Amino acid sequence: MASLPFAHEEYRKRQARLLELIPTDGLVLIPTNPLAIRSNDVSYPFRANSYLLYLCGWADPESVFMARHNGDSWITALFVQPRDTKAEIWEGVRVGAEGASTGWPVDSAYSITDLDKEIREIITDDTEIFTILGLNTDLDSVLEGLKTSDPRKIIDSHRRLKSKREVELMQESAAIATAAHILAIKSTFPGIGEWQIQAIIEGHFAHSHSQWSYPSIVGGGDNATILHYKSNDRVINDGDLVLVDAGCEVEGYASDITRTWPVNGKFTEPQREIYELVLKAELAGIEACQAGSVWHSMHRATSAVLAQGLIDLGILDCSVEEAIGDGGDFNGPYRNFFMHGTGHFLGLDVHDVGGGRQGDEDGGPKLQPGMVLTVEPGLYFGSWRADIEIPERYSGIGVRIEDDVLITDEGPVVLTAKCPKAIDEIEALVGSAR
Ligand SMILES: [Mn+2]
Repeated sequence: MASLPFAHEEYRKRQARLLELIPTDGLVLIPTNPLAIRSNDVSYPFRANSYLLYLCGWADPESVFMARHNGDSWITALFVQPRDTKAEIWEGVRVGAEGASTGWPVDSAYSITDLDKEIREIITDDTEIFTILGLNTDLDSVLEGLKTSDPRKIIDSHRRLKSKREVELMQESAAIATAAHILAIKSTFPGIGEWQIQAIIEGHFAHSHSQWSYPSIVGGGDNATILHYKSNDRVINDGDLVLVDAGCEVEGYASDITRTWPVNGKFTEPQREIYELVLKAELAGIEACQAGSVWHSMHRATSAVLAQGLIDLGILDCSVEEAIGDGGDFNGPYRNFFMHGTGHFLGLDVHDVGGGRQGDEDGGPKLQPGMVLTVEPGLYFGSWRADIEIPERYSGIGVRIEDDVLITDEGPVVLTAKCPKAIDEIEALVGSAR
């Protein structure tokens, strides 16, 4: 049986911080993700729900975390798959309720087949239910007609602050993804297939006892201008750039790196101009990751550099203020070439919880030590764009550079700092393993 990545005390502390904010007549029920069918009787690989991993480390399917108050204190429990020889012959030995109650940071455990019965015994008309609906149809039907609240907002504010051990795991995840990118850059040559670079990256993840945290993006030439490109089925031609956005996970904790390089090892002049500009913006974005600043300050920093650069290169013909947009709304014409946010929180989910997304008020959450986020500006000049005029010189160029950053009192710490991004480093590395 695999051991848990955290001491029981750390899980218990996480549970206590949630339950502090739950009324004592409340009932917490957090189901894991459903199994998804890929084809006939073959499922997609199972990935546990991040809230369940966070609260108790339970990673197997068909499970529910429960917490209820007995008048004196909170009691936590897990509903899990029961021992079942017939199923275990095919799928592997299960922990079962007894194993869960002794090996996991909960007070008791039940078979998932008793979920309905156990919950109905506890619930009264006055019970306040805190649950996540839409993940477990059996649970949803037990709770049908009852009033429920969502506990995620509470947990999210805790999840976005990483403990020392969480940062260690994220550093490990960042190190594996860094090595994978270096291996891919070294192995690149004109005529390589996007899928072959994907295989090098994901092969390294598997070799390191890891796996991807999101489908790898490997886009050559114009494909680099598709933000979530994932077919990865084209050959990359001499003279093209390739953009690789790929990360892995360790004990559920994600890394997320993007690098862009010329497949033949030499940036053309226009490619170099765009790359240098994005790199300058990225460094400004990282510098803006200071404890006490609001989330939006890093978007302001990257946007100012990109807007000025687009003007200097003659791509935009206006003032920086106009490029960024009316009254600084960040929707000006520079958005034609930089269409996404500057970053997101990173943790058990690659786009982690806790805010820092579009629509946040007052500039988004204040950056605090222990937060981990990505900084990832980019510029995209898809030759396929029908809505705007793409300057011929830059047509077919897409560049994004992304690092993972830990906020500390001493300033930003780049967890992916060992992944090269300076032009001379990249040029020296491309194809060097061949
Ligand atoms: Mn990202």
